[in-house]
Amino acid sequence: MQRYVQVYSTLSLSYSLCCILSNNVRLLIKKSEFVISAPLVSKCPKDDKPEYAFIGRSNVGKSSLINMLCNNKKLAKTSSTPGKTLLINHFIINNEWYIVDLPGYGFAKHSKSVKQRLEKMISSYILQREQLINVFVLIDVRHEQQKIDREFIDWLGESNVPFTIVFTKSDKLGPGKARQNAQDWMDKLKDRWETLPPYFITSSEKKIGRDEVLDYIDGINKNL
Ligand SMILES: Nc1nc2c(ncn2[C@@H]2O[C@H](COP(=O)(O)OP(=O)(O)OP(=O)(O)O)[C@@H](O)[C@H]2O)c(=O)[nH]1
Ligand SMILES: [Mg+2]
Repeated sequence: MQRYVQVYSTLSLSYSLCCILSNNVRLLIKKSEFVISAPLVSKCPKDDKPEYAFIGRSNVGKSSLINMLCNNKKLAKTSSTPGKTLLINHFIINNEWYIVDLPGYGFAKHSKSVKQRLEKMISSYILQREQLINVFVLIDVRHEQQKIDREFIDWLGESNVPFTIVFTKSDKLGPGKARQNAQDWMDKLKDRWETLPPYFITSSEKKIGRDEVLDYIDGINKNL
C-alpha cells in the first residue's frame, strides 16, 4: 500500500499530506470489533486493510478517544492509571479498516526495560507496518508543548510518516481557551516545520471532534 507523500528537507520539516479531501459525508461506524493484541509488529493482522494508529503520552486519552469515535465504551480498555495499554491493539471497523491503539510513550513509572521494549515495539510498528496510513498523535490540550511529544513528531517527520495532531480533553478547558492553547501549541512547531500538520480539538467526555476525525479518515479511505 502506498503511503501519502510527505515532503521535508534537512533544514526544516514541512507537511504535505496529499489526497485528503473531506467531502462532508459522515463516516458511519456500523461495526467495531477487537481483533488482536500483538506484542510485535510481526504478530499484527496479516491482511492489507488500511489502518490508523493512535498514539501519545500515557493517560492522554487514546483508548477513550477510540471508544468515543466508535461509540463503544467497552472497545478499548481505559484507565485513570497511566500505562494501561502495553500492546499493539487492532480493532476492525465495518470489516474494512483498522483502528490501532498503541501504548503511551514516556511513562516515568515503567522500568527501563519496559520502556525500551515499548519504544522498540512502537518504532518498529510505525516504520515497518505498510498498511499504516496515518498516525494520530494525541496531545492533552491543557499542557504546554512537552519535549517528548515534540521529539516524537519531529521523528515522524524525519521518518516520512504521515500524521495528524489530536488535542484531547478539551472539556477540561472552555472552548475558547482550548482553541487558543491548540493554536499556541501548533505555532511552536514553526521553528522547524515549514507547513504544519492538520489538527483537531476533541473531548471524549463530551464527544467533541468526533465527526471531524471520522470525516478525515473517510476522506483518506475514499482516496486510497
Ligand atoms: N475529562 C476527560 N477525561 C478524559 C478524556 N479522555 C480520557 N479521559 C480520562 O483520562 C484517563 C486516561 O484515559 P485513557 O483513554 O485510558 O488514556 P490512554 O492514553 O489510553 O492511557 P494509556 O493506555 O495508559 O497510555 C481516564 O481516566 C479517562 O477517563 C476526555 O476527553 N475528557
Ligand atoms: Mg490506553
